[in-house]
Amino acid sequence: MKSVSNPQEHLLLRAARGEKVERTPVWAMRQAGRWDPEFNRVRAGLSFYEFSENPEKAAEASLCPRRFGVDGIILFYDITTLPVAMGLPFQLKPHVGPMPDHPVRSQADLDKLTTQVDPSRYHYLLRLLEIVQRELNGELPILAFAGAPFTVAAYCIGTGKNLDQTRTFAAENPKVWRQLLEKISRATIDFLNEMTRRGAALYQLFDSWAGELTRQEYLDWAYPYHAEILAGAKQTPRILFVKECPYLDLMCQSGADIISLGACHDLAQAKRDYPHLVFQGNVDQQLLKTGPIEKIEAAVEECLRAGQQEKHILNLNHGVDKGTPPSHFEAFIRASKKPRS
Ligand code: 1CP
Repeated sequence: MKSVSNPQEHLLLRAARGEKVERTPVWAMRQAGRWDPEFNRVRAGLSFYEFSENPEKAAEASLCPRRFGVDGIILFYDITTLPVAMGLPFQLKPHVGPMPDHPVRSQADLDKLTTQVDPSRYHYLLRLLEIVQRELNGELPILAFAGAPFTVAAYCIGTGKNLDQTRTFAAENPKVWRQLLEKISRATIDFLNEMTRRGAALYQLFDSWAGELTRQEYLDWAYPYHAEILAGAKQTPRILFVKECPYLDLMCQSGADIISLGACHDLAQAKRDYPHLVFQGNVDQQLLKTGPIEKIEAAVEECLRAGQQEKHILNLNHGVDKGTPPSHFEAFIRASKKPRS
């Protein structure tokens, strides 16, 4: 593949800016993940955080999906990487997910977290970005990302995806909960500005579990922080992802340039309702997993038709799932590039 000297001219970036493009770009959340045998080969041997703090290995993992022909490379780290840099070490627990060694439960725990995170505390990510930039040599744009405060705070207090436990904590510790959201928000702005200043061409803010909140909770715990972060880090196009979010209106008011849609959303309708925005999505990752390939091809075709090759980035409704056959991912990318009439 030829390298492009001006990274601003990449297909993904032009589409992200809302320009009419010759082909709809494609990438996938969790495109570097456990479903890919090549990733598993690279990933073997180290614990998750040892692995993601090893820039050479993390770069190899980030670049694994390149061979499938994706139009962007997302850096390999985790939404918990920033709280680790804020002073909260995590372990990845099998079948559970990231768990802090000492969850934030009190004001004293909270006070130990640094809001002004010196970039030297995540030097391995800066090095990762450098290596991936060098390897790509302008061929593809690089995506950075961060978790949004609600989802990250849920991991920091040790409740993760368990919304009822998160609600209980917030009800019993309203001051600590609020300050934790605020601290994460401020640290996230600096982090995203640093990553984009150093060459990440766009970023995605993940509030994976906020779609399960009531509208009022979403207005209290999710929306204000999306708006704050997106306004505070705006050097590049900004993507907002909330898994299967019922509050599309609030996502669209957040200040994001690109809204990632779930399988519950109608792409064509969203484009009509919010013509100024770019949409990302929304092929069902469950279909990508189960197949068959003909159905994946048909779903891609339908999604591309709804996206009309303008203000659209092809992606899934959520990350590529662990049991997805690589041949299905290959078919997803291939179908997106099929010449269209
Ligand atoms: O050992 C492993 O490889 C475990 C799986 C894994 C991976 C591949 C984890 C642990 N993190 C990652 C990398 C990662 N995490 C990336 C970069 C790779 C890519 O996208 O190609 C990204 C973007 C994330 C973001 C992330 N981590 C999110 C938001 C996206 C989403 O899936 O909604 C969330 C919620 C996490 C938490 C997390 N990290 C890891 C796991 C297994 C989980 C989910 C745990 C849970 O379900 O509660």
